[in-house]
Amino acid sequence: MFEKILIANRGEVALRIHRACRDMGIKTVAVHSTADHDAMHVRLANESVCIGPPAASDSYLNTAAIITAATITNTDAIHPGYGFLSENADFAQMVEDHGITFIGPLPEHIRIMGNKITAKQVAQEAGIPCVPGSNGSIDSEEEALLLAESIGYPILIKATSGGGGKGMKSADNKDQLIEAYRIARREANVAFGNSEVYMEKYLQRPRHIEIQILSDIHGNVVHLGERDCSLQRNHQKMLEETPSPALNFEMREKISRTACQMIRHLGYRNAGTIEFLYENSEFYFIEMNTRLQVEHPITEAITGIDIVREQIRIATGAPLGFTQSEINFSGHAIECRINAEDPKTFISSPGRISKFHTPGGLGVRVDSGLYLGYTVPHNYDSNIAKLIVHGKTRNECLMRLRRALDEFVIEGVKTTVPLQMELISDSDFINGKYDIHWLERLINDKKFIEN
Ligand code: MV4
Repeated sequence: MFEKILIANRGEVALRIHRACRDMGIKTVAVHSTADHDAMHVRLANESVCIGPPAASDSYLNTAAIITAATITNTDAIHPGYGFLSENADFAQMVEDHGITFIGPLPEHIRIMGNKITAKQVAQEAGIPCVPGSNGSIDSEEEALLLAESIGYPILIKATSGGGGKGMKSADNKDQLIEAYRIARREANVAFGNSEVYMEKYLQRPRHIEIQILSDIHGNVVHLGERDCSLQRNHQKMLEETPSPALNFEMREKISRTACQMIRHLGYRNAGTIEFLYENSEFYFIEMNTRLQVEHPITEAITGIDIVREQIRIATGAPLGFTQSEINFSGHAIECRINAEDPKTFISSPGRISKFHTPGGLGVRVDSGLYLGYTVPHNYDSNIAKLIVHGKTRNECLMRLRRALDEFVIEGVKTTVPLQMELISDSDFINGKYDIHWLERLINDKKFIEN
């Protein structure tokens, strides 16, 4: 087992990883920017190293500084968390080249999945259903127009290096397609330095369903069920739940088995998430995330499995401690992402926390680096807390979520709590009837009343 792990991240995920390490008797090293001197992850860690100025590009993305910090602290392994360097194949390779274990997949697998065309090719080879579209890149307007005729409109142009919706444009007809092709290429070039795009049939009202998998170096693969992540705004997830209100037992089994099949085909190891769009009782692979995800705690809530602990065990070469049939799925879980933002304008709201009280009780978990007197810096993303509730049924979970959001006190910064309250009180949400555009419609329809 590792003696010491460096956590190459900040905020609540740095705490999350620290907690798994301490539960396993492993020492931790925090790294931090000068803006994060007083951060909770720095206070809790056994050791800490300042790796640079506030800008993420000079600190949390500074590979040389992070590897140096790992070397001088005699670290055995690095956990990248999510965001920052978590899906950077070159970083994973560099870590391994320095004789340090990267807690995650092989660099090669990060690279394959980072390229959405090669990711789709792997899925197709493994017999996974994909959205109808181009085989590979689209390299001219003529090619785009020709292929669109055979796929049928509406069409979606996507960036090969994409994710997060950048470089993605839909089109209802030929004229729009030419425009979409140009804009998508330009956006992709600006965002990723790669203008390559591909094409898919545009699904208009899908849900976003993802399967959590764990796999070890011995070829054991298990799934931990799905998460419904359809409630998002501007590609930022707001609330996730498991199980999905849209899936029955048979469909859940079918999608989960499919995800495991893809993992086996790849020889992938560690934690991963396979993303699908789900519409009219059909599911289609779109992408794979080769990292721990923000919403992983809802899966932990219904399975009782500590996903970060398993990631660490897998990275040591240990076999998974359980088989698929030993995993019990129990009850319902929901996560609310609480951001330091104005709940109406979504403008970020950094500042000093002047009042702070977290909800508690049975089935309530709060993952947050906040404390009274802490100043939320303006330099990083605005997520400041995650509230995860678990109940025997979806209804019990919803009642508990309402209760917990009511108990939450965060003052000094504006938060998205009022929006979360509003959305969980909407009858469509209560009935589980929503798709990936539902939240944006709710906000735009001004159904959302001022707090
Ligand atoms: C799609 C789609 C509709 N049809 N692909 C958005 C970012 C990237 N992860 C994939 N995305 C989408 N791909 C086809 N063929 C709609 C989206 C999409 C979306 C997907 C998941 C969660 C939220 C979303 C919000 C807008 C669009």
